[in-house]
Amino acid sequence: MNAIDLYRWMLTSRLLESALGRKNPRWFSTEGEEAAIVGSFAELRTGDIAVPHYRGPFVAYLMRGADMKRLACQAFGKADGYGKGRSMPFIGPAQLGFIPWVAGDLGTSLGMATGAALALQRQGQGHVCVCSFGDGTSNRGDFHENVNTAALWKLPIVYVCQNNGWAISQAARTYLPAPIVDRAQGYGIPGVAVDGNDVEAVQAAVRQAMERAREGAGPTLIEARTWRKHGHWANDKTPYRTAIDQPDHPTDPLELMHERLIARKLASEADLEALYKDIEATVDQAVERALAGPDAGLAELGADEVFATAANA
Ligand SMILES: Cc1ncc(C[n+]2csc(CCOP(=O)(O)OP(=O)(O)O)c2C)c(N)n1
Repeated sequence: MNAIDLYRWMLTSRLLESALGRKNPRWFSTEGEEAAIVGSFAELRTGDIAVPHYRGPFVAYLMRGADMKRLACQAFGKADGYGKGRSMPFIGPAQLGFIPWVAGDLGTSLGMATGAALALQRQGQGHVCVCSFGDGTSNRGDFHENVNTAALWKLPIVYVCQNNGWAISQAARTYLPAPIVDRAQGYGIPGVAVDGNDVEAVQAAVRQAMERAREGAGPTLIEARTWRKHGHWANDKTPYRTAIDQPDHPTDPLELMHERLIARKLASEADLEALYKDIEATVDQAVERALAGPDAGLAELGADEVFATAANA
């Protein structure tokens, strides 16, 4: 994916996530983490499988052709969402090659991703699985079980830790005794720490790891160090945040890429302004249409499959 497209997707993510957060106080905003996410899923080919972290899957879905209005519906529990209002709002289009995180248990997605990588290995078509997860999630036992197995069997998988420094209100320094990337050594696989605010750096690291996996050399662990701009969810005012845990001026991934595009003469300020307006209009329209749509009702939610009624008792 070229530099302009990387920027376009990061901007799409920023504008969509902020619009969803304004309308849904429980939305888990991805703002600040766009480079880590877009860079992780920029090199997927048809047939590859992606298992994105729950914070930020929408842009990954969009990059593979998902419909923005249906995603927005998903965020508001509307009947037209991909999951028809069921489950967590992160569900996405499985037919586009995703395994979404649906159960609410963090860490389980690592198991699904590793199982998918085993299937891809058996199919022998050179496809790869890319799985991202948070720094808090990396402390689940699932991490060890899956990375250990993938390393042993040389499964075609890339594990990307989207390290934003927080697990809800707990700062990573209080639960990580050592850098996550250092764990790779214990499994005998490459570990790569990368600036998670630099989309091109993330893309390059993931591309190399995907090539390695396609060649049958097994998994790589990448730690993309980024930052969470807002609280855990949209109405979290972060009273727990202190100066120690939040650098004064973290690098904004969009500003960084904006400057690069201008410096390399790949776009002018006017081009980027036009791009902003275009994406903003698309997002506004998708969100408005989603909000105007019907809420998920008992039929979509499958209440008759969960509760006894006179009809099914
Ligand atoms: C097994 C499990 N434990 C706890 C939770 C509650 N929980 C939801 S989000 C979250 C924070 C996860 O932190 P991290 O993996 O770093 O992701 P981030 O939210 O920072 O993107 C927690 C603890 C959960 N959903 N599943």
